[in-house]
Amino acid sequence: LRLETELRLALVNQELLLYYQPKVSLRSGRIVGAEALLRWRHPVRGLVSPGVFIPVAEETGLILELGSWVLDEACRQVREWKDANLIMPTIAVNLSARQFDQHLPGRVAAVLERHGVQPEQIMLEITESLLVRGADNVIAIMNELVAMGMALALDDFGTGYSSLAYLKKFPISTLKIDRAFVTGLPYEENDCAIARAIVTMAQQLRQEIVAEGVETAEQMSFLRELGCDQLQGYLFSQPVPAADFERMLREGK
Ligand code: G
Ligand code: G
Ligand code: NA
Repeated sequence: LRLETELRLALVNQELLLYYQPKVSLRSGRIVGAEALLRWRHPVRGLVSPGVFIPVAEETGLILELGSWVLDEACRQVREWKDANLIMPTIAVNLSARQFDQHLPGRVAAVLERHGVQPEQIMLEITESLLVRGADNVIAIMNELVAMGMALALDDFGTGYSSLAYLKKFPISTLKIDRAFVTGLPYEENDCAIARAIVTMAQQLRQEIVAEGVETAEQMSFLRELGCDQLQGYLFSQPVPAADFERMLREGK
């Protein structure tokens, strides 16, 4: 079967699931958020990475159905955890640029309401390509989401073309420094300069800053000295199944 067909079946056959990767405060060392990451438990191929199937989903438009499933599942899970009296940090969901149309705020509001989840509980991660595409209504749609009480994060920051002047047009509360620039810290001079510039800029825009792909204690120290707010990466935890993330929350890490 073609991957596209298999992916359609995956939705029907409930082969999709979410993993959660904690975001940790550099100040307190505590979990202050998590990113929901899609996984596909294929009956034959095993666990398939989104790096393989998200591009196919984007090309075929199937990303709209996948994206809806992800938001719904994240909200369902948050509600379940809240009902179990866990203190929930904000859960971030990735949005594809294709999901970003005038109907998005209404759709998101409906999902939140169906699950009885507050908008503040969910963060939306978007990529720079969406800003660069720069349709006027992108800002309007973002403003609508923010007015609802949702926070927006800009993912993979530094890989695109955003400048300070450009960024401030968008109601984004969090910047995520791309893993590509974190890898070389603190030894690669260029990566250090880029990370420093991004943190300085984010501070001027009063945005929270999250470093992605943090794997070493040296990277963490460097980022802490720069004034970065949060880290996400293997140093603290890989993306883990819901039950494992729940255990981390219970242990109050
Ligand atoms: O988890 P992993 O590193 O394998 O993810 C690979 C890529 O897939 C990442 O760039 C991530 O942003 C993307 N991805 C993971 N889950 C989702 C999702 O739910 N929606 C979208 N649009 N992309 C996702
Ligand atoms: O593009 P996005 O930020 O959504 O991608 C997240 C991806 O990065 C996930 O697929 C996740 O598995 C991966 N990832 C998360 N932390 C680390 C890390 O510390 N090192 C590496 N190499 N990959 C990571
Ligand atoms: Na992301």
